[in-house]
Amino acid sequence: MSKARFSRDRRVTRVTRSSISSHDSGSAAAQQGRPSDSGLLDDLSLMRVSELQTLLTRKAKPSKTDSDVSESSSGGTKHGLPSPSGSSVRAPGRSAPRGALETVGRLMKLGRLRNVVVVAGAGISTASGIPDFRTPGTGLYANLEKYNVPYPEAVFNIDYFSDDPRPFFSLAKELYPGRHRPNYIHYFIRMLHQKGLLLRMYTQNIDGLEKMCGIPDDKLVEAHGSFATASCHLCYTPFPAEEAKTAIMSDSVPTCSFCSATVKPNVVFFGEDLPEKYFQHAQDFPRADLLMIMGTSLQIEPFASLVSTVKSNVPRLLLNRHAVGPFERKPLRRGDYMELGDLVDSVTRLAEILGWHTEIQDLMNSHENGTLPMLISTSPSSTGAIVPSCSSGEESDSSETESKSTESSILSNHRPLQAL
Ligand code: CNA
Repeated sequence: MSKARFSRDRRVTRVTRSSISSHDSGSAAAQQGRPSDSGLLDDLSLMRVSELQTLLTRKAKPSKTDSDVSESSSGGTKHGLPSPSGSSVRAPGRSAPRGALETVGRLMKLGRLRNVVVVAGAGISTASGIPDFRTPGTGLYANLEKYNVPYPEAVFNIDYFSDDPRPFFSLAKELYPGRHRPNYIHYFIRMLHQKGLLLRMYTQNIDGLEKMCGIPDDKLVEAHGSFATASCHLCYTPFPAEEAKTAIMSDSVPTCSFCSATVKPNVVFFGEDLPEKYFQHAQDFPRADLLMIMGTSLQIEPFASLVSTVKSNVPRLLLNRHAVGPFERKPLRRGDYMELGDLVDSVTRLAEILGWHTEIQDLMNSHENGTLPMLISTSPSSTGAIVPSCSSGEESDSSETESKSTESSILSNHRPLQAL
């Protein structure tokens, strides 16, 4: 199997370029000669003030923390209407303040954001019934007794697996594709593709729900691998994925026909190589004009650092229960937007702003009822697209030099696995 060298590490320190870019981004946009939009300028100029306002409000109400937001909004229904408990960066002193979703939705409707890169994590699949890693109480790390591991990350530690594959295989039985269905969030991302706006989706998830909802292979980078293929964990000799699944499901250990070592699905473990496709990021991120970050704690490198490789004037929208990565910084970088709360609520609201909600529900229903083909064409339909003439982001661009430097900056972030 073709792989590129990397390591999947727990993040210890976080270095972002936000502090450098926050003062430059507005002027950078102007220098690019983009059409002016006074509403947008309003939003951008108020961003830091509004973040301050958020900060002051929190200080005034010390009991209202991000985790409170999380708790109060986590009861949103799968297809529910926006929860009033979500929190977003808002402009103060306006009769109808525009929040993060409204601002980004508006820019999308204006046709400004045509090459969307989505960065996703386990939080997009919790509505499908798959626990994430780190949510207190429900996350896998809080419920590891049954896997009998000495520390949570051991489940995905290749040396530990070498000694004892059973904890991972127990977990794999729960995560194997087939037991869960994609949810509204997955279909929203598919709709981004259908509208011709999805440049690429980078997912850390291994549940296969992106493919299952019809996001085509060439639009998807499964950065931490998947269960779709399997190989020997020692000599990498490929092994039939279905046979591996059958063995794991029946509590047997699949072994390599070449060296007799244990076979594992090609899910990337700590200390293992990321798939070569991951390095597509060096071309994609410099070309993005919107980065959507959804349902990740941005704790795993090198993936986490990807969010800092878009150009400094590119809007980044975080949809999560709480601020993570560069969004923990106060004030936020100009052009950073976050909507805190339940993801299905936030994505539903964004879809409503875009006028896509019914279409997504119809798509979801027809797909789940089997009346739509599983995989859709890589060419987005122009029907109903916000920007019928927009590109799917496949054209060449002139950012090759920048791409190379971006890649080297990501590579330089690789660190060996750190103990907890
Ligand atoms: P994580 O560290 O567990 O973070 C998940 C983030 O999503 C947290 O910040 C949560 O607060 C947030 N979140 C969870 N549910 C919601 C919700 N309903 N609404 C809003 N926010 C929510 O997981 P990461 O993805 O950051 O870590 C990367 C790991 C997790 C990857 O290596 C995956 O392989 C691994 N993982 C994947 C799956 C899966 O494939 N579904 C499940 C569990 C773990």
